[in-house]
Amino acid sequence: MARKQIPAQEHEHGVMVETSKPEVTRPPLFQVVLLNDDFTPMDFVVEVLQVFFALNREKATQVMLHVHTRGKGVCGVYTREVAESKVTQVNEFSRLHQHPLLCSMEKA
Ligand code: TYC
Repeated sequence: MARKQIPAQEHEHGVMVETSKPEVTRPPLFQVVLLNDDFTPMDFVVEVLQVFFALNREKATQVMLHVHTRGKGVCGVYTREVAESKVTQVNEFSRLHQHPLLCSMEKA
């Protein structure tokens, strides 16, 4: 990671030292998005939102209904690796249960 150079300073020993201020940046964030379809049961979607996104039943039901009526909705916002892992886990879980439910990610 780049460090911003600030002017060299001469300390008591007569030695030139350079100090630099650490630059800390936030990692890019990604929204994990659930897509609507006509076949996945509502109860299954609510379960997915509770299990993989730690939503309580009420919040999971709200998100499911948002996706059902608007076509897609955000389940959570994570760093790239966590978002990729959620997408893979949800899509594998849905396929295992033979539902067409699809999850994807978008830059936040
Ligand atoms: N539209 C589905 C139904 O009527 C329910 C559903 C909601 C499916 C959200 C997917 O991401 C989804 N059974």
